[in-house]
Formats: sequence, structure tokens, C-alpha cells
Amino acid sequence: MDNKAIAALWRQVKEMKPLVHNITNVVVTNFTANGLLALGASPVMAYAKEEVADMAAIAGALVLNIGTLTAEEVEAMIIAGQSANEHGVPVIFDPVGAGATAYRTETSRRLLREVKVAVLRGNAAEVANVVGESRAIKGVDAGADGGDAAALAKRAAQQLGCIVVVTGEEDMASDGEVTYAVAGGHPILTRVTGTGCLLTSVIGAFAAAAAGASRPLLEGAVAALAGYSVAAERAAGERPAPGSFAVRFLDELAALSGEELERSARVRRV
Ligand code: ATP
Ligand code: TZP
Ligand code: MG
Ligand code: MG
Repeated sequence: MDNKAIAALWRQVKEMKPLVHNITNVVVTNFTANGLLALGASPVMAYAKEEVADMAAIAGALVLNIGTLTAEEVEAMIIAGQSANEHGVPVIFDPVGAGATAYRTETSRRLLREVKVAVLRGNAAEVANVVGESRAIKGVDAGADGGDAAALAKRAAQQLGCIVVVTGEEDMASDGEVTYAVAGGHPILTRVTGTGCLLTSVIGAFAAAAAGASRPLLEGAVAALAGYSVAAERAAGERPAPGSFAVRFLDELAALSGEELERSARVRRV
């Protein structure tokens, strides 16, 4: 996929303003809603098992994130996920902290069994642990061992039968056959909580946009990664600091134009 196609999807999100239903963690809720609004999407957080099926059915994408999971929330995720599946709504899954505790690992695998997930997005340790390759993780933060992220994304995509995005210094997106690497971003992203979680929800917005534009889901994921990386670089500037970066990043998600993204995206097939 070329930078023109990436820019077209960036514009499509802003035109379509897709509704993204998030069942996410208590740490990142506000940042996620503001990030999606800055991007031009419409966020909604809805968790009650009495309503999640209805909300998921009318959304452009459903994002499931187990960052602060509880048994009740997992039950709601399964109800929402199955409703999304019935209504052709793509489900994006962030297995936050998989591998840190047995409950997170087992819940991730259960969700992947009971819900048809379209895109799995995690750091290298989370993705490795979900697919049974034990890898050190410190709470919700990836360990030092990034390994071969492209090979991991491809293996996981083949095993799970969905698109897998592995993020880190360079981001990888694979459908099990084709794998793209997206360069850029900035290490300051790891010093602001929720930047991974927001990215997963941004991939949700792009999954909806890709479906709306009849483009492959993999292209939607790659466009999300590329736009996110360029916005982060612009927000970081010369001397980034975590507090001001978080605010500037929202501004850049809103300001980045399709033209600028077309000039700056660094995507290659690996
Ligand atoms: P972790 O908790 O380990 O930070 P995460 O779920 O927050 O994981 P990340 O892998 O940090 O997710 O990805 C979030 C964003 O940060 C992505 O856009 C990714 O490209 C970017 N990122 C992470 N590490 C770096 C880095 N060293 N250099 C540039 N960008 C990075
Ligand atoms: N604890 C549970 S969820 C969470 C923390 C700190 C947020 C993780 O956010 P991200 O985007 O994975 O860094
Ligand atoms: Mg992080
Ligand atoms: Mg994370």
C-alpha cells in the first residue's frame, strides 16, 4: 500500500466520523475519548451488559481492552463482541498485560475463542503471551525483549486467523501473509499512559473507515499506525516532556492533514 492510500483513509475517518464503541480500562477512558474526538471519530464508552449488545450493533467498530478487567466486564465484552460479530462490526482487541497474570492471559484467550476478533493490537510481550510464547512483561509495559516483531506479528496472525499489530520502536501489522512495518513515532509515547490503548481505539476508527471505503482491513490498520506515528513526531518536537506531549499529541491528531501524512508516512512491506 502506498502513501496515497494511507492519506485517503486518514481523510475517510474525518469524513465518516465513525462511532467507536469502547469497553476499555479506567486509566485511559478520558484520553481515549479525547483522542478519538481529536481524530474526528465519535467515541462512546458503554459497559452495562443490559446495553452493550445494542451499542455494539450500531457502532462502526467495537474496541475491547482488558486493562482493568473484572469478571462482570469480561461478561459484557463477550456479549458486545458477539453482537458485533452478528452485525458485521469489526472487533479490535487490546490484551493489556497478557502474561503478567494468569487471569489476563486466560481471559485474552477466552475472548479470542468466543468472539471473532478482526484486529489484535499489543506490545510484543502481550502478543507473544497470548499465542503461548512466554515473554517477560512488567505489569502492562513490554519487557526489554522486543524480539523479531515482524515474525511475531505474522505467526500470531496465522495462529489466530486475524490481523495482528505488534507495536514498539517500529510497528508491525500482518494478516499472516502480508506484513507491513511502520517507522516513526517517538519514545516519549512510552512515558504517557494510554498511548497504546488510544492507538487500539484509533485502529477501531480506521477499521470502520476501511470498511466504509471497501478497503482491506490490513490497510486500515497500517494507515492508523502511520498517522499516529507522524502525529506523535510532530507533537514531540525538539524537547518533549510527558505532560505537554499528551496535550500536543491530541492537537496534532486533529491538525494532521492528508497531504502532510502522504509526505511523511514511512511504511514498507517486510
Ligand atoms: P507499553 O505499555 O509497553 O508501552 P503499549 O500498549 O503502550 O505498550 P506501545 O508499544 O508503547 O503500546 O505503542 C504505543 C505507541 O508508541 C505506538 O504508536 C508505538 O509505535 C509507539 N512507540 C513505542 N515505543 C516506541 C519507541 N521506542 N520509539 C518510537 N515509538 C514508540
Ligand atoms: N494499568 C492498567 S491499564 C493501564 C495501566 C497503567 C494503562 C495502560 O496503557 P497503555 O496504553 O498500554 O500504556
Ligand atoms: Mg504504554
Ligand atoms: Mg498497552
